[in-house]
Amino acid sequence: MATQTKPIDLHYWPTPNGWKITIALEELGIPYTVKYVNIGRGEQFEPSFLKIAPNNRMPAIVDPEGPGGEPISIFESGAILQYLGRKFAKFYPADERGRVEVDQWLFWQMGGLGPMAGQAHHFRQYAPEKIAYAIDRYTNECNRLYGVMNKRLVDREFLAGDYSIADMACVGWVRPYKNQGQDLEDFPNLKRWFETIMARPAVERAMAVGKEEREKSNLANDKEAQKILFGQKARA
Ligand SMILES: N[C@@H](CCC(=O)N[C@@H](CS)C(=O)NCC(=O)O)C(=O)O
Repeated sequence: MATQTKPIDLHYWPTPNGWKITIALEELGIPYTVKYVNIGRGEQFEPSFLKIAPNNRMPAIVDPEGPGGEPISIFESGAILQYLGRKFAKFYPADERGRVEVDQWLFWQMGGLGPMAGQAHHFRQYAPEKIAYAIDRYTNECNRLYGVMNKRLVDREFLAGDYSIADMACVGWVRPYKNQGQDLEDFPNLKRWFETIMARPAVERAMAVGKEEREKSNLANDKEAQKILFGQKARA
């Protein structure tokens, strides 16, 4: 396993996508420095952040000890998880079959669970009008995706072999299940998986990072943050 001498910079805000990376770093036990990107105040548009993360979304990392001993910056949480898994040879199997297994569930989260749950949060919690079609569409889609995970977990402890970056990617998106209109009692295997992972000390530490920052503003009532987050268009 590679060692880490200098801390990794983590550009972060405490959300399900941010937690993926605090979970991985806490589980790996490697040093990191949190650089808060207050997305409700528009800090994701700072030119210095956009150089690292051109999509104006956190999380992003800068590893001062990247390949060849040179710094490397990475945006997109799935790419960060894969990088950390490869570099530290943990939570991401080296054999091709094991790796493909993890990749499938990681990409399933990146392209499915995350975006659909994000839209469910938006239309259920934040949209100024309650649009029944949109609420039903994303609540049902979350329900379907929870069903997929529940079925997958019927005969296994984790989503893809041993505890892996795929589980780390998904757990933070299941945490706000109530905001997605879901009831974990309907998904007993998923509930068992969720409780097992949430009980891990590293996950507990990871989800506590920036908790006070998050509590300072409630997005559901923060009109300024909503304006910044929900009205974005291409910028010159
Ligand atoms: N696909 C991206 C999504 C990241 C993302 O959506 N981050 C949100 C917070 S959860 C963000 O930074 N939002 C800022 C904005 O919307 O301007 C990833 O997984 O890294």
